[in-house]
Amino acid sequence: MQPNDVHAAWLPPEAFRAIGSRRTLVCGEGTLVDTVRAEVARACARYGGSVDRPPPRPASADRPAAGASYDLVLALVPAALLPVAAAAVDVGYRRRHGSGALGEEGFLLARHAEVTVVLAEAPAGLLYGLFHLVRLGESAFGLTRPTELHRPATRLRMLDHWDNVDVHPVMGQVERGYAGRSIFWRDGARRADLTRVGPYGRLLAACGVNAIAVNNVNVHATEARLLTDRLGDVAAIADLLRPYGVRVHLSVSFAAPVTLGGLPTADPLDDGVRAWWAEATRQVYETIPDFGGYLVKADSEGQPGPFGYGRSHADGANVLADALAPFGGVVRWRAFVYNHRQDWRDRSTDRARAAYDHFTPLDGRFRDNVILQVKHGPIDFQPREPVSPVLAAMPDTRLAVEFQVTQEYTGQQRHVCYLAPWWSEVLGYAPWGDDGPTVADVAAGGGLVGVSNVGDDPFWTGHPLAQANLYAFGRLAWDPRLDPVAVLDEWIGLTFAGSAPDASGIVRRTLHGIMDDSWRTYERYTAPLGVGFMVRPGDHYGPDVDGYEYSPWGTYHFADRDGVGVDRTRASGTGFTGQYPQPWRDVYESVERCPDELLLFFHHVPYGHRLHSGSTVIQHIYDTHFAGVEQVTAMRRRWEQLAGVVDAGLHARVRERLDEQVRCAEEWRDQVNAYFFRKSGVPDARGRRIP
Ligand code: GCW
Repeated sequence: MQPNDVHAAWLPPEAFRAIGSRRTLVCGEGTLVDTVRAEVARACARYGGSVDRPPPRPASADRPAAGASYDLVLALVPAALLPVAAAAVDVGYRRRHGSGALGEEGFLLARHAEVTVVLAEAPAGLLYGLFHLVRLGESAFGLTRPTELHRPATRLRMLDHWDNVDVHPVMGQVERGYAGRSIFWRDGARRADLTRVGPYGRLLAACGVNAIAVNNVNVHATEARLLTDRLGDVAAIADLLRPYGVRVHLSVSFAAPVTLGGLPTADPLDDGVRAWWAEATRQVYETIPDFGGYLVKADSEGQPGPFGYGRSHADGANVLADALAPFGGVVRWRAFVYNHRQDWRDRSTDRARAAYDHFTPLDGRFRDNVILQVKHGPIDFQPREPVSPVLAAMPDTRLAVEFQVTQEYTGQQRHVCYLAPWWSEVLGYAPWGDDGPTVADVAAGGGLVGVSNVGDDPFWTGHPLAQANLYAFGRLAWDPRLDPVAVLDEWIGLTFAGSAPDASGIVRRTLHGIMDDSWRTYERYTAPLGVGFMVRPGDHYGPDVDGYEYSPWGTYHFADRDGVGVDRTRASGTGFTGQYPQPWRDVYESVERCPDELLLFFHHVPYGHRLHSGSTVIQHIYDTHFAGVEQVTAMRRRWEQLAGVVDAGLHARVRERLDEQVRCAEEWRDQVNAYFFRKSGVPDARGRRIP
């Protein structure tokens, strides 16, 4: 199933013990049902259970439908023939919900007459039901269980791979990848060895992800050809993912009609261009009938787009949408459009404003199968940003929220940084106030998208603990209301299911101690109070307080001898606060009401400004930077308790990364503290050493 030298992540064989030791009946047909059957059979081969199909003909007296003899029934309904317990659950379900309530991916889990029953109305639901049982382990077979109906919060739960086919001279094989090379591409071609792809799809299905984009949103010359003469490579990947219900999407270049089609223009209103997209797309579906759709980064950081032809982004997106519509495909169009050649002297341009300014005038002008994909914050995946105001400003457009699972700005998989608490905060944010819808509600219509953190590293994600981010992304996409600490607990239970039973307490305690608060710890020792971008230019790793201060990228903190922060108020700044609805437009506008953690995102304040916490800004900077390093040191100490308890290779890998995290956190502490001490001249109230 999985190459031996590759870590099993959250699906080690031991996670299937409860299922594998039981008698199971799987009812239904189709590729995904076959996958369910194969999973159960593999578990049974290890743990001594059995798996059956229903008898070929209706039950007769001598061959009853055998209700009592199974511990577990996984069934696609309606079914002609169900064991007694499953039939009873089915009747109960229908009485309560009618049919169709489970949808394409949902499932029902019940316990009846000592049989655990999973029902689904479509094969994918059965697969998700199976992996839910894996998560539950023995408790799926406990004496009583409440009946549970599970359906994903949104249809599109996907990962975008920023994988290049050619090794990019600056960005490498995987742009912002920290886990080795691509599992799909190598040195300009599809990898000859795609053995990681199937197991990857399996891991994705087990956390609820149902689609991936196989190439970088920055589409270079070779990658562009995946749409045409290299389509076979995409089809090969799709074939390996199909058994796990994972559909494939492709990043395409807006200039493709010119660069691939030889047309004189890529103007979206040109008939020849429309015909070209229609025909290219027809061929895609001929080759990959369940193809998901296109992803486009247009007019952004040098990528071509409709602006080049004097057209709007609605015109641009709609031409692709029209080509995809007959086949049920979607185009995901990124809202990450801003001026990356800004003059740092120009204080009126504000990158945070850009997506809203570009896209909100187009609300209602996109086709139904266009999804506008919005980064969760207005700038760029910093460890702390407010929620993008675009998410509250386009009621007539399908919106997807984009998270960065790959840790570009959060420690690059050298630092432990469990991101789910952050995502959960974003998803639970209520742009119109507490009684209104949340970001998760807004995203339900478009989807949740994460930039993948996976590569060909034996641990998949470089840092073994970064697997938790991938897992949690999928789980939150399925159900954004899940508690991120509970999700982490699930992940720990599954991933370390193979460690000695008496070790499970210490493994859980230690990992929660290290990971629960690790995002806030990361925030403490890096850029303070939401100001962001004090990273080294280019690779974005480690501190460089002024690295972007005089650059064209629009990411400034404006620190001087008196104070720090960006004035984004309507009263005296860039007016960005005005992009939010009430109550937030006034909360953010007010230096008194603005939440501490976002203060410098919205306001330029003197170093002596007092936070809600009671501390001054300058003292907060010192305190959090000292505290952050202490917490990382404590993480490293804690991890030593698991030596000899968890797998030795995994232990060594995490230890090596924690050493680097301590080193890097100290560097952050010292550079940031020294910088602000030198600027402000204010000493640390606690007299600690600042270099
Ligand atoms: O965060 C920035 C990254 C770029 C990336 C871009 C984007 C793929 O530094 O590497 O390009 O965002 O999201 O398009």
